[in-house]
Amino acid sequence: MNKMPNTYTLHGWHLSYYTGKVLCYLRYKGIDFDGPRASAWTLLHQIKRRFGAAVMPVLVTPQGEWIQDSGDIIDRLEQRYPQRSVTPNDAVVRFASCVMEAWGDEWWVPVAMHSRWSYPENYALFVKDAGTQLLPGMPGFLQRMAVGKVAGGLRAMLHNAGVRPVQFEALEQWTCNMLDKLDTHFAAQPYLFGDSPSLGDFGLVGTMYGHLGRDPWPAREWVGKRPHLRAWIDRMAQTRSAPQGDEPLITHRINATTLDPIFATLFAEFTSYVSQVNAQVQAALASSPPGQLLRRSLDDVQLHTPFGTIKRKALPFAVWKVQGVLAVFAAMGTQDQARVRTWAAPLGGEAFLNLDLACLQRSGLRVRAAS
Ligand SMILES: N[C@@H](CCC(=O)N[C@@H](CS)C(=O)NCC(=O)O)C(=O)O
Repeated sequence: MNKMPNTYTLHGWHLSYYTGKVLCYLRYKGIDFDGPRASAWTLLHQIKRRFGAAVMPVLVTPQGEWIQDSGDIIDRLEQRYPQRSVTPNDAVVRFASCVMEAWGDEWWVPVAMHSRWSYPENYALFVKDAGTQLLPGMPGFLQRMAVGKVAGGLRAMLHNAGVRPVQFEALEQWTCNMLDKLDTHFAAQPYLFGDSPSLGDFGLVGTMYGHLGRDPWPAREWVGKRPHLRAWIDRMAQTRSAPQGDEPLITHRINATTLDPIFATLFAEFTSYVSQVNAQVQAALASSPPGQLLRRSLDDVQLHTPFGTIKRKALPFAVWKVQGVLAVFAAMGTQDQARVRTWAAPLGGEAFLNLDLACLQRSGLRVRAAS
């Protein structure tokens, strides 16, 4: 029988994209937790049995409940710990923050995978961290063997994720351009939407904490050259004590000067990606039996950027994620919706708001038609 934890346990690694997101969130909220850690046993037995994939992060609550998916984990904890809310009160900022979270979660994966796996100097940290996590206390040669298997699995995903040598230049130019925009923004204010982090910050820090901010090559070549971005990552990763009594109410805001260029790019590129994935999802649903889970990745889509077209496989999961963002918009009153439209339209966001997505439900890392 599993022992009941008396605090939260975060199963995951510092190396992992979505674990970084939840780790920063837990630290910001001042929620006590063990971890992050995830052994081969936890991943391949405890987690895979429950969620169908050896996935991280998974949070185990003091009541013994296992929660998978960074977004679900944060939603649940927000309900339980309303202080230091990461949900902006204002409808426009709340929507912008959700869009940022989805973009951070879904769009940046090729950047993170490229920076980690195309530069061999990152591998030593991966071997050290993953080895001690997978087989704690076991001999080094066994740890290295286990890491080799995991690394092989991740390398096998690179092509699907858009990490293809002919695209490296476009991918890097795109990244440097966007990191410059973020650096300019964080020179003007400490977080994406003002003086405190929001859900959007946690979405974006997924890429930035482990892959860009901690792996030696990108930490030096990309983040190290942008001090305001570096400072934001460090602020995001800071540990804080739990709130003592009532804290001042947080106000999030949009600084148009530095955020408009980011959202204009986001709406143009991300909307096109999601709409191409959606078209493939609709076609796949039409030809599969009701209730069947879709494959994790479908066929190539084309990401049109000013630096060239980048191809990657369509991940149906992205449609499910954006469906959640559009649900936030749909739940707003007409006045708030009108304000969101007024904000989004000049940034090219109308098409995003008008996306007509397949209705999906999630199961682990995969999706199926909602019943
Ligand atoms: N949408 C999930 C994604 C979790 C995820 O993809 N985690 C990666 C590590 S950062 C993973 O476990 N991948 C294993 C796999 O793709 O099979 C979340 O937000 O937590």
